[in-house]
Amino acid sequence: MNDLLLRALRAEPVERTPIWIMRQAGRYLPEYRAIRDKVSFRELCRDPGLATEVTLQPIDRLGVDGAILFSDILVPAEPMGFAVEFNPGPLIDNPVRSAADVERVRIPDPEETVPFVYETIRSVRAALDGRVPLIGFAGAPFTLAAYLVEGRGSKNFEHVKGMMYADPANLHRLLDKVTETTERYLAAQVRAGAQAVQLFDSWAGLLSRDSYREFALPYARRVLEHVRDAGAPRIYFALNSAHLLPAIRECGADAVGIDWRIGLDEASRMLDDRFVVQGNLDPCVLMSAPEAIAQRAREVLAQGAAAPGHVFNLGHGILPGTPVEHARVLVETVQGQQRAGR
Ligand code: 1CP
Repeated sequence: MNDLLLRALRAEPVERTPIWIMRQAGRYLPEYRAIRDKVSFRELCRDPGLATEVTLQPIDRLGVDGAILFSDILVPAEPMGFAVEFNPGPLIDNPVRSAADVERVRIPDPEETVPFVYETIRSVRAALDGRVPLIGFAGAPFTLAAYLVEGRGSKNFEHVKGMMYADPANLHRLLDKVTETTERYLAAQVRAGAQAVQLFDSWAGLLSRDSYREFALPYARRVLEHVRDAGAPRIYFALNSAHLLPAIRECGADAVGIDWRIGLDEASRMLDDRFVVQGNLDPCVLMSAPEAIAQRAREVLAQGAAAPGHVFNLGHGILPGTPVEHARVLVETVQGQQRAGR
């Protein structure tokens, strides 16, 4: 079994740096598009057979060192009482805007309401048969709450940030419900067989340091602590978060995802060199020539050597227009290098 990813996440010695790619099952793969021509994204997430197939596509095609559950951070929103569609990003037609809206938000039992997530995990584990570990995931509470309030992706997220300033107590009540749901949702993923978990805080970077400490960090920390004793290493990834790294030292995760805006060596120093780091090649590098991709990948590996452990990844999701051959060059380059280490 290839358990490099789990060993790196636990800061144990590894012969080489493991690699997986955020959004590795997605539209840049022709075999993914072929399935999406037949079913909607929502149906794909809810069909354990098809979700297993697309989860395995990047393992077969790229040879990455980890699989990530095919799902979306908005999946638990439906049983909380939201009507969610994807086009291609999430659209919620009954977003939270008032105290009464927060009142009606439910805290569901995930194994009863989204059983397909757990069936997919069991089915992927069986299909992988130990080839590589399986990563489960959830949205961090602030990021999921941002969608529930906004109703869609947004540049400024003005509704949720507006609520933060106009009625902070109401936002805290919503965050509390989202946190309890996410704790249950993620703990059940580990019980079903997820061997590591990642909490995606994609919109936390929109917050100032003070707001982050009040509205994002404590809730993410609650979720991460809730699953600590389950034994699966926990990765926390906040996009656009260089200004938040001193606060992120308190997140309670085993590993911290870093985007491309800051070097891994500098990020690790800001984390007191206490965390395994994950990242951080700019996804746009994959639009350049193979030699340039290999060169940049080696630079990231060199910077990652400063940290107690390094899991190679992009700094955010792989772009739909990425040539598959370029993703393969990246994986081969990373897998061909020995880990330098401290
Ligand atoms: O048309 C399609 O096929 C749908 C596109 C798509 C895909 C492939 C969406 C809609 N979600 C996904 C899968 C997905 N989403 C995964 C799969 C596992 C993997 O291979 O990595 C994961 C981990 C997510 C997580 C997710 N969804 C995040 C966090 C990561 C990030 O990108 O910051 C966020 C913010 C979402 C919301 C979302 N869902 C889909 C889109 C296009 C978006 C983001 C854009 C928006 O806000 O409008």
